[in-house]
Amino acid sequence: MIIKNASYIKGASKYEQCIVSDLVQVAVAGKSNVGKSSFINYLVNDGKLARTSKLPGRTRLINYFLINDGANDEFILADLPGYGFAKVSDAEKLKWAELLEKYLAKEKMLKHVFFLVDIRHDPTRDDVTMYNYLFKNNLPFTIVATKADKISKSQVKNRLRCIANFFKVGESNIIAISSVAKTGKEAISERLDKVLSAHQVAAE
Ligand SMILES: Nc1nc2c(ncn2[C@@H]2O[C@H](COP(=O)(O)OP(=O)(O)O)[C@@H](O)[C@H]2O)c(=O)[nH]1
Ligand SMILES: [Mg+2]
Repeated sequence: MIIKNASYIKGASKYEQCIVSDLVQVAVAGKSNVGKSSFINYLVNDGKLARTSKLPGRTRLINYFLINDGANDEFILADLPGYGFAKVSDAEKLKWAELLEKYLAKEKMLKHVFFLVDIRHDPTRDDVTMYNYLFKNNLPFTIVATKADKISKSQVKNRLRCIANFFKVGESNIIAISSVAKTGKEAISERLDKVLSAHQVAAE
């Protein structure tokens, strides 16, 4: 798929503010600072669309983007609030968890989740919680291992195998990307094509 255009729709800080639409939604999930905003900017070829922040924990909203407005592969990309940021109050953590949990459990138009983890590290406890949400809600997902430029090519394969084993997924369900070196987009685009065409067929 070619991303022809992308624009910011809005942010939701609570479930009641989530978008009501019959467009397919694809979400990007992962801990703070894993590279969600950079991933979205890389995907849509716009360095500024999703605001990247060097301060972890800034993304406290579900941020919605409209992709391919008016085309037959139009869909909504949802940048989910990052988790696992230590310097926030428990009350705020609970608020985020509630928003995330409700969105993942209730959003009928959510057809796929790109679940981002840092290629260099083993998944955290919060990553496991996210994985359990995905599993519990029967949500199809692809693991995206970010920041692949930070390790050598030979290490990439090894790390992908470790992460795939950790989550007990096949190697086709994990993709290495680097938003800095700009690698990995093709595999993501292919996955998006599959998600969108499956939905179009189902709708006919
Ligand atoms: N080297 C490298 N740094 C990255 C990559 N993706 C994101 N970063 C950096 O990681 C930090 C957090 O990125 P951001 O996209 O804001 O993460 P978010 O909190 O998940 O949205 C920023 O300093 C980015 O420049 C990547 O692929 N490679
Ligand atoms: Mg962000």
